[in-house]
Amino acid sequence: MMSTVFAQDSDFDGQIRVYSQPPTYSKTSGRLFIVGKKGQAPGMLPGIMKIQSAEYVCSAMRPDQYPRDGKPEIAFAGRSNVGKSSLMNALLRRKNLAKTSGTPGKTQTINFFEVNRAFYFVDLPGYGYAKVPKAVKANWNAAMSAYLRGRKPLKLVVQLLDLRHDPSDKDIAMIALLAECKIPTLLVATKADKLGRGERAANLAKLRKRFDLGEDGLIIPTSAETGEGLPLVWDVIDDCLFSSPS
Ligand SMILES: Nc1nc2c(ncn2[C@@H]2O[C@H](COP(=O)(O)OP(=O)(O)O)[C@@H](O)[C@H]2O)c(=O)[nH]1
Ligand SMILES: [Mg+2]
Repeated sequence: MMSTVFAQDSDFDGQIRVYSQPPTYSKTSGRLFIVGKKGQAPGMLPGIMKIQSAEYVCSAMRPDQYPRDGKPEIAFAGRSNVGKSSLMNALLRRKNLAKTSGTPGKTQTINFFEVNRAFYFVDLPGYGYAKVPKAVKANWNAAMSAYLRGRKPLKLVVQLLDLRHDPSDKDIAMIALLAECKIPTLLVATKADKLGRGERAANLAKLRKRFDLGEDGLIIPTSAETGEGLPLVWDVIDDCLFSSPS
């Protein structure tokens, strides 16, 4: 088993903790969504992963263009403009590795970023941009379904939802596809900094109900602006990368 180096907190202070025993999330129960750890409230968790390197590797339309080294992959999905690039950049502590809001809906390729020479972050093409022509949507469907259905190194999909809005039909279809493909899924609610306390609690409760998360199902409010939620997201990612049977 690999041990992973964490920074102590989101403002890395030079102290490093090494966990020989990574935290465990139960994804073995046959449920789609990642389940929280018992007795551990969000905010009490280890810090974010120390990023030694993060590099763009390639963009792919077809499976023969994916990396072939078998390193594990964490993919990010969500409608365009939900904050996917921002979240990936924030997790990797890079300003502009994954491009933020260029032309929405333009990127139809699956983009691979290698992290710490150990695993990949995979930027899945955003969906739900109205102005995209039909042919491009068909490409999107083909590319997405090819990746999700057949990708062995894929350990987790981080599914982004905008905390300010109800999930769209496309979000619901995306989550149904993940369920159909039996891919462990972490729900993340983005742009938490844009909401006041009451609205935020109400919207989280709505999402929990909408996706039937029960008591222990995890949905993590995040902000790429303030760094909220990022340690917990890293904690789940780390667990899926290095302590799951493959
Ligand atoms: N306030 C706030 N704005 C965000 C956050 N995440 C993304 N944004 C903004 O939302 C817009 C879309 O973000 P982007 O990361 O490009 O979305 P993507 O299309 O899903 O990759 C940009 O203007 C970002 O600055 C966040 O956590 N808080
Ligand atoms: Mg983007």
